[in-house]
Amino acid sequence: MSRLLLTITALGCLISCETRTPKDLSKESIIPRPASITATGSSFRITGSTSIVITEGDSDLEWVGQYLAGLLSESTGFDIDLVDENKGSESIILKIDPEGPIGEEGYELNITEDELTLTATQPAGIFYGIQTVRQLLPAGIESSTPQEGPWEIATGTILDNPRYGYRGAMLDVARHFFSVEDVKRYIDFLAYYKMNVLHLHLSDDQGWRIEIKSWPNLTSHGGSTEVGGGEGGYYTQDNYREIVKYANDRYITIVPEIDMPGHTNAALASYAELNCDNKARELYTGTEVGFSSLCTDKEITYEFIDDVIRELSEMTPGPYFHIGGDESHATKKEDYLYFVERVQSIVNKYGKRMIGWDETGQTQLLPNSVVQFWNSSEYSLQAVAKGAKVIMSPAKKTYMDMKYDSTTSLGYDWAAYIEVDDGYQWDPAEYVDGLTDENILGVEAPLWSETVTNMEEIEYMVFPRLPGYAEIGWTSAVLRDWENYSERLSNHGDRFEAMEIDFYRSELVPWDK
Ligand code: IFG
Repeated sequence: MSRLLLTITALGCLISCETRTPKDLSKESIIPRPASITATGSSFRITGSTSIVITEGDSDLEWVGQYLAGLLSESTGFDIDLVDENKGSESIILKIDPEGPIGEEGYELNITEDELTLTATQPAGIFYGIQTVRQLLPAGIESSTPQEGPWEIATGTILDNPRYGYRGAMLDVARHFFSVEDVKRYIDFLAYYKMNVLHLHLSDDQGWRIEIKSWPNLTSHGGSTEVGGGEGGYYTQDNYREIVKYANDRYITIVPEIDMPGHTNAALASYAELNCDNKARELYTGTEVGFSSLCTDKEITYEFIDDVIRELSEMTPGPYFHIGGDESHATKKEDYLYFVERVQSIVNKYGKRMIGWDETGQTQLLPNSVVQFWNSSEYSLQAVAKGAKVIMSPAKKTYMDMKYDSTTSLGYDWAAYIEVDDGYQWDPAEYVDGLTDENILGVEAPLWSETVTNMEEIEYMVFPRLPGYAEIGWTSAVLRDWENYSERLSNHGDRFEAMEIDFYRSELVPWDK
C-alpha cells in the first residue's frame, strides 16, 4: 500500500477511532436529562477484568449489583461478577452513603479512567444511576446477545435527582388482557427511564382481570372476554404477586385500580345481586362508556367492595388503592357522592390512600386522598381545596391511546392528536391555573387499550412518547426544551432497536441525523 494511502487510512482511523471513544460526558444523550453533568475529557472502559464492587454492609445492594452484572455480562460477553473489595482497575463501585447525595432517589456517578463509582443514600438511587450508565454505553449494551465492544464511557461526574416522587404510567389490562410477560416488559420500559409507578387498570365493563377468592365469578365469568369478543383472561393472585415483585425489585410501585361505581359491567355480569334489579347483565365486548353502575344503595355492594379491597390490598405493598370513579353517568349524583365517601373509608380501613379520577374531587375527600386529573380542572381544584394531592394526567397531553396524527391506525382522537412534541412540551405546574407543585404528587401517562391488542401495538403507542413523560417527571422545567430533548431522543432510536421495540418513527425527531 502506497505511503499516501497508508497515511490517509491512518488519519481516517484516527478520526473515526477517536470519535468512537466517547470523551465528552456533556454531549451524551441521557433521558431523563440529569440535574448536572461535569465532563473531564477522557474515557473509562469496561473489560473482561471489570468487576462490580459492593463492600460489606451494603447487602441490600446485592440484588442491584446482580441486576447490573446480568445486564453487562449478557451483551458484552464478559463474565462480570460481584466482589466485596476493590482489587483491580476498571472496577464498578456501588455504595450507599447515608450522608450522600441529595434525596432518596438521587445518585452521584463519578467516572475516572480507572473506575466508575455510583453513590446514593438509598438503593433506588443506585438503580437509577445504573440506568444512566446503560445509556452512556453503546446501544449494543441493550442486546440480549454478546456484541462487539469496546465498551467505553466518557469520564466526569453526574449529580442527579428527580423533580417529582410519583413518575408513572398506566396500562389498561381490562379492555384487552395482556400476559404477565407483557406487563413485565412494560415494567422494563418504565425502569429504563427512571419511572417508579405502574398503575394497572384491572377492571372495567369489558373484563375483570384480578382473582378475588371470595367472589370467584368475577374472573371465571367476568374475565372470560374482552373488547372485540376475544378470550380475555385474568391474573391469578400468584400472577399478581409475581408482577408486584418484579416491579418492586425495580423500585416501581404497583397502583391497582378497581374502577367503580361506573365501568363495572363485568362485575354486574358476574353477580346478579350487585345489580339494583337483581338481574345479571350480559358480558360486554364493545367500547361504549358510562352505561353501568353498581347498586349504591344495597349493603351487599359494600360487602363486595370490602372483600375486593381487602384481598387486593393484602397483595399490594404500595401505599395507594385506585377506585376509579370516572364517567359514572348511570349513577345519580347524590348516590355517587355517598358511594365514593363510603369506599374511601374502606380503602383507609385497609391502610391505603385512595386515588380517584378527577370526578372524585366533588366528594368529601380526606386530606390523604389523591385525585388523578384527566379531564376536569374544576374537580381537581375542588380536591386541592380539601387538601388532596393531584396526579397530572391531562388527556390532551398524556393519553398514549391518542393518535399521533390523522394517519395513525390505532388509538382515538377525542382528546387530541398527540405528536411526540405535543406530549413533551407542557409543564405539570403550569397546566391548570391554581394547580402548583405544592399540590402535585407527580405525573402519569395512561395507555387505554380499547384499540390496542398486543405488545407490538403497545410499543407503537408508547414509543417514542414515554421517554418524554419520564423526563417531565424527573427533570426540572428549566432544563427542558424540545430542541435539546429531540436531539437526545434521536439517539435513542438505536436503543429502541436493540431492545426490539416497535416504535413510531415520528418525522419530528431527527433519527438519522
Ligand atoms: N375515558 C375513560 C377511559 C377510556 C378513555 C379512552 C378515563 C378516566 C376515555 N376514562 O379516561 O376508560 O375509555 O381514551
